[in-house]
Amino acid sequence: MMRNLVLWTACFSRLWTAAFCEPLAKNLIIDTDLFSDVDDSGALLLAVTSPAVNLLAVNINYPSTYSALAASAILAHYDHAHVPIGIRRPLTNESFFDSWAFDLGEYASKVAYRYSGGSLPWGSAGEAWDPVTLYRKVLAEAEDGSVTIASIGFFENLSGLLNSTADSYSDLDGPSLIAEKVTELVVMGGGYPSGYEFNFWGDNPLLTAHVVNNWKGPMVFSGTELGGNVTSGGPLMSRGPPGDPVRQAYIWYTYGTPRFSWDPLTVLYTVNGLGSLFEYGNKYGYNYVHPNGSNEWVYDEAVTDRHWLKMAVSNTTVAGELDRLYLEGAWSVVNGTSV
Ligand SMILES: *[C@@H]1O[C@H](CO)[C@@H](O)[C@H](O)[C@H]1NC(C)=O
Ligand SMILES: *[C@@H]1O[C@H](CO)[C@@H](O)[C@H](O)[C@H]1NC(C)=O
Ligand SMILES: *[C@@H]1O[C@H](CO)[C@@H](O)[C@H](O)[C@H]1NC(C)=O
Ligand SMILES: *[C@@H]1O[C@H](CO)[C@@H](O)[C@H](O)[C@H]1NC(C)=O
Ligand SMILES: *[C@@H]1O[C@H](CO)[C@@H](O)[C@H](O)[C@H]1NC(C)=O
Ligand SMILES: *[C@@H]1O[C@H](CO)[C@@H](O)[C@H](O)[C@H]1NC(C)=O
Ligand SMILES: CC(=O)N[C@H]1CO[C@H](CO)[C@@H](O)[C@@H]1O
Repeated sequence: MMRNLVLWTACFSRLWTAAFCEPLAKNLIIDTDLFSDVDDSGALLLAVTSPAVNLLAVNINYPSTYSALAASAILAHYDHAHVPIGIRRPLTNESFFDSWAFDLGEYASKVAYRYSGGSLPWGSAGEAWDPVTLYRKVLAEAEDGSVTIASIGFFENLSGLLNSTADSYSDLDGPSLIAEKVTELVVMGGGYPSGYEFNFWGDNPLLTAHVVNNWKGPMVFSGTELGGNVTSGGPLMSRGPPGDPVRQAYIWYTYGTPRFSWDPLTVLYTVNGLGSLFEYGNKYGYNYVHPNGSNEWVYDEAVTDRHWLKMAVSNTTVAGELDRLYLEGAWSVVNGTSV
């Protein structure tokens, strides 16, 4: 707590250079399905342009080669080519087609091709890390109790981490490694206090249940009702830098219409904590996921380290904050200003 206070004071006063801010920034791993919705790219933009974040790794929980390549392109554009990328296997060349509403466009392959760069340029998705190995390496190398994981997609990689055993990176098994290194798991998925949401049922709901029902330690949930009530991305599309890959992704996906903000809101909380925008929806209890992927809150007074998020202010205020951060972050790499 004290350390965080010092970090914020130092960074906001701007008396200290970034070099002093960065080592104290929050260590973050993002686990994303950068594929069927563009809001994952908005979430990445927030993470890579926030001075409060030290991004340790990006794991991708959807096996399309384009997801890994697009992540690499976005990281490289934002001067984060050094951040390692893992992706679930076996890889496919699947591209997104909106067979539900016939309204949304595909962006991952276009970002991957047009902005090819970073550690996984076009054609090299096979060189991405195995996600569980990457989790174990990065966690083993991090300071104890210093890592936050934001899960903004499916659960296979995290389930694999839980099941993992000692390797060359650590003698600890998955649960012990998590207990030693991870301070908080923030999850976009489910509905609160109960619901039936895509991230929980859309891939393999048994793996969702495995992770959510067995994870030890603090967890915070961002439900479908939170980001589904906040649209963002309009100003980024209309006033963002023309050459920005995330701006282009939003344009290709939504044709100019602002998009729901499930993942960006989740990352905003992950980076800043509750702040003035969020509050907890509960005091105690835990989230239980059924084998079919539906979830419900169990009001157990003995459990106090599990929460779901609610907005503490209006959705327009939250949307305004997201839009401000997208624009500032996107322009910062063009104008050379640090945010
Ligand atoms: C994806 O397509 C590329 C050519 O564009 C090919 O080299 C690669 O083998 C394909 N990968 C898979 C997993 O099908
Ligand atoms: C991890 O182990 C559980 C059983 O304990 C199993 O149900 C699950 O499928 C495993 N996860 C992965 C990713 O293989
Ligand atoms: C705020 O919520 C209202 C009611 O759900 C919705 O009509 C409006 O589009 C939302 N505004 C934003 C900026 O998300
Ligand atoms: C999922 O399973 C639970 C427990 O059996 C049940 O209560 C719920 O209605 C099911 N949800 C759906 C969407 O099928
Ligand atoms: C959506 O946002 C509006 C405006 O802030 C609020 O009145 C409404 O209750 C919100 N709806 C949900 C489902 O949270
Ligand atoms: C960056 O520069 C552009 C002009 O090149 C300007 O329109 C924009 O407001 C600047 N943005 C920031 C955040 O400095
Ligand atoms: C397919 C894939 O890459 N899965 C990873 C996630 O979890 C499994 C099970 O532990 C691992 O074998 C894989 O590394």
